[in-house]
Amino acid sequence: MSKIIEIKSRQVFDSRGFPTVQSDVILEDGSIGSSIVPSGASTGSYEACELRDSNPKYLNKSVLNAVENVNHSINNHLKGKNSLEQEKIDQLLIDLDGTNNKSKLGANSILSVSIANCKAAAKSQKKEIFHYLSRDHNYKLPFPLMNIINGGAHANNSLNIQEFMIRPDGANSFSECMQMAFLTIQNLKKLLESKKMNTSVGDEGGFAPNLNSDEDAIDLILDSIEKSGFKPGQDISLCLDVASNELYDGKEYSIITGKKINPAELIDYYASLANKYPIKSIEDPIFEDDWKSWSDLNNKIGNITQIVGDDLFVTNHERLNKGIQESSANAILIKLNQIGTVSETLKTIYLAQTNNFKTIISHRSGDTEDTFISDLAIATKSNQIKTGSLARSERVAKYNRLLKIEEILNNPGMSKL
Ligand code: 2PG
Ligand code: MG
Repeated sequence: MSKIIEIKSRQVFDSRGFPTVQSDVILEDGSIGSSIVPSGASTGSYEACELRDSNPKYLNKSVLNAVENVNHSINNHLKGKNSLEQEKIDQLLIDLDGTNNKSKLGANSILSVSIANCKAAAKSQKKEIFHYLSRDHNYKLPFPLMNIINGGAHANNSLNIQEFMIRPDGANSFSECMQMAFLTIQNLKKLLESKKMNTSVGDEGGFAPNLNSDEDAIDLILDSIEKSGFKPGQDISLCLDVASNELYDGKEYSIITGKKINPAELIDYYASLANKYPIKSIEDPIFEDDWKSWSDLNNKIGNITQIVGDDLFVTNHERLNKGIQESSANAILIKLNQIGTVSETLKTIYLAQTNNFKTIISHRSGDTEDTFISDLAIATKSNQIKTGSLARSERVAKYNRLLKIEEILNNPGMSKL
């Protein structure tokens, strides 16, 4: 038994400078686990509730009520409980909240405690977090999906697609992934500079240039892959997050500048992109409620391209179950704060993996120095992780943690794609 003696929370700030919740779980044996929760910009409407105050001093962004909920009701409720029983702790949090989207206490307050508890428990067991969480202690490193050009809601530029990512498919180790990404990113920067384009970065550390079209962004990335001496599609492939909720007006999509297209035309557009370019993954290609078009797209190109549900599934067991029944996608993006506890996140990951869905552990566009997701990716043998570019410390911290884990594990090799 590792008894919880106190839970303390405070308001801190995320990478966009917005307030967020940090909580510490303190155990009787002196172990302390601390966690800071991230926050999204392009959020799905079925995500668990992020509690923010109506407080003009912080432009209604403060989380002082969520902090108060941790310091009082959650602290009182969990004091004396066994930190090692993560599922029980999470269930107590879910029951204390009592709503189906964690809107009473806030998923931000609940998740900060759930993760902090997990970290405290690992510490009291003198185990690495990934080791404490793993079911079989059989480890592989995940492939990084690095968002090197930012558009959509993450940048103030002309690009419609939100994320243009590279994945170093040909790498034999995580360190090699980083080396390949490093070279490609530096060459992309040089290319942008040579074209007198802006090299400042967006929310996730990728460049955010003003280009004429999304296909221009793809061409630039392909160019930089080749300039680095790699073969596009073989050594390094392209992955997109369309975040199409943001491009949908209730009827049509504005993914092609100056033109609106319907769902059937959109599916044809993706098929033509996937045939023309080495695109190996497309996330949120379709609006979150159009299940039929998701299945149509997956039937059409799911055999050549990973189709990833983010806003569609929101890390939610029930929504994923529907997606499995309807064959809506073949991969799921996993974000702890979409659902609100570690246990529910694990349940969704294992449901996905049992049904041959790939699991991609993900950061949020507003993120922090917390590197829990790196351990989560290793513990669950997720074969991919998406956590931004090689810029901005809140992104790089996750990659640095994976490099350290690779060393701790004596280079166990990469997961299968
Ligand atoms: C996404 C995420 C992370 P946000 O859409 O996948 O890249 O963005 O956190 O803004 O939802
Ligand atoms: Mg997404």
